[in-house]
Amino acid sequence: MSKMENIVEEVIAGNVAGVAELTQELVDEGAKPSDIIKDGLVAGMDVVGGRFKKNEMFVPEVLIAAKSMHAGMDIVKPLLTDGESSSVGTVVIGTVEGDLHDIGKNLVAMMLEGAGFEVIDLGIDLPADEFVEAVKEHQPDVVGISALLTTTMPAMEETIKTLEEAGVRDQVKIMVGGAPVSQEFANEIGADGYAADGSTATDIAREFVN
Ligand code: B1M
Repeated sequence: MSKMENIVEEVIAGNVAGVAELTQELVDEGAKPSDIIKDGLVAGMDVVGGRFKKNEMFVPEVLIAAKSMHAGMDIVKPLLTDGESSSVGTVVIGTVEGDLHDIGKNLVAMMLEGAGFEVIDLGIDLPADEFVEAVKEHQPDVVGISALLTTTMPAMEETIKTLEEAGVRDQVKIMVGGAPVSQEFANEIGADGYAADGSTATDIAREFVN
C-alpha cells in the first residue's frame, strides 16, 4: 500500500497522529500538497461520508475522522502555493435564530471541509442579517441553513427572504437541512437544495459549484 493509500485508511480509522506523521513524510518526500489533500485527506473523508450515510459509521467516528483529516490539513495548507488553492468552493453555514442546536450543523461543516470546501461557520442562533453580512463579506458559493426545531423552521424562510431583500439571494445557492426539514419544505421556502445528512450535503454543494 502506498503512503497516500495509507493516509486514506488512517483518516477513515481516525488516527490523528498517524495521519499527521504520514502527511509530513509525504511532504518531506516532495509530494504536492494539493495531491495530499485530494488523494489522501479528502479521499478518506469521502469514504467516511459514504459509510456514515449507510449507517456503517456513526457520529463520534465521523468526528474523530474529521479531526485526523484536520491534522493533515494543518500541515499541508500553509504549503499551498497561490495557484494551488485547496478550496473547491466556499460555504457559509449556520443555525437559524432561536435555535441552539449545532451538533448536526458542525458535522455537515466538517464533511464539507473534508470534501475540500472552505467553510465559514457562523455558529448558532443567527439573525437573518448575519447571513446577509456574511454573504457580503465572504462571497460564498453556498449558504447552508440549519434548523432542528419545528418552531425555528419559519426562520429559514425569513432568512431567505432577508437575503432576497438585501439583493444577494441570486449570488448564492441556498441549502437547508436539519431533522424536521424536508425536500418539500425546502421547495416551499425557495431553497435551492435540501440535504438529510452531511454526505448528501457535500454531494449537493459539489453540484452547486460545478
Ligand atoms: Co433539543 N430538541 N431542544 N437539544 N435535541 C430535539 C431536536 C428534539 C427532537 C428532542 C425531542 O423532543 N424528541 C426536540 C425538537 C422537537 C421539535 O421541534 N419537533 C428538541 C427540543 C424540544 C429542545 C428544547 C426546546 C428543549 C427544551 O428546552 N424544552 C431546547 C431548545 C433550545 C433551542 O434551540 N432554543 C433543546 C435543547 C437541546 C440541547 C441544548 C440540550 C441539545 C443541543 C446541543 C447542541 O446542539 N450543541 C439538544 C439535543 C442534543 C437534541 C437531540 C437529542 C439531538 C440533536 C442532535 O444533535 N442530533 C434532538 C433529538 C434527536 O434528534 N434525537 C433534540 C445528532 C445530529 C448529528 O443530527 O442534528 O439531525 P441532526 O443533524 C443531521 C441532519 O439533520 C443533517 O445532517 C446532520 C448529520 O447527519 N443536517 C443538515 C443538520 N443540519 C443540516 C444543514 C444542512 C444539511 C443537513 O445544510 C445546511
